[in-house]
Amino acid sequence: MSSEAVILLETVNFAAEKHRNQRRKDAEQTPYINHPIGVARILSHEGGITDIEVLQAALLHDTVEDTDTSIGELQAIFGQTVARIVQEVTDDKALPKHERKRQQVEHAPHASHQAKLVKLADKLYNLRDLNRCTPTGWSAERVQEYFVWAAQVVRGLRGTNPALERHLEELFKQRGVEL
Ligand SMILES: [Mn+2]
Repeated sequence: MSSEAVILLETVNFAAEKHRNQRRKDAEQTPYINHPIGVARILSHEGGITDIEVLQAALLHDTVEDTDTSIGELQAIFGQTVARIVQEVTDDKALPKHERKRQQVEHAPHASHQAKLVKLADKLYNLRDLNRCTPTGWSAERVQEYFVWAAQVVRGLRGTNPALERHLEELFKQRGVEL
């Protein structure tokens, strides 16, 4: 049986390999892997989360949606629970974008506690990133619309982690968005 440190290194390495050629949408084209690492770190550092399967799922949360990774592959390497959490936070790419966004709002309250944690940290990371700099090609209106939509998702995730929810509440308040 591997130690948790070894398991986390295996997981972050897998994610780094999968996201190897991807960049974030900011002007500096930050390596994509900064995002899943940052999401896992929000959970551990700010959310006080030590559940290794949640931290692993955070590291892997965009691999199925944004790379060639399958849920079966995650299940074989990282086990049923980690694969299930990633599945829960993966949008159905066969659907048009507005429908995927609508489904996130609809599905949020029904997600497992572990998946809700990953979703909260993912939103917190992305909203902080939008405050840090506007993605290439985004207007101020598009940024504001993202906050309004994110608040609808977060509304369905409440009662999951007080610290993360407090930080999110503050970001919405700064934008005049009702949670
Ligand atoms: Mn993400």
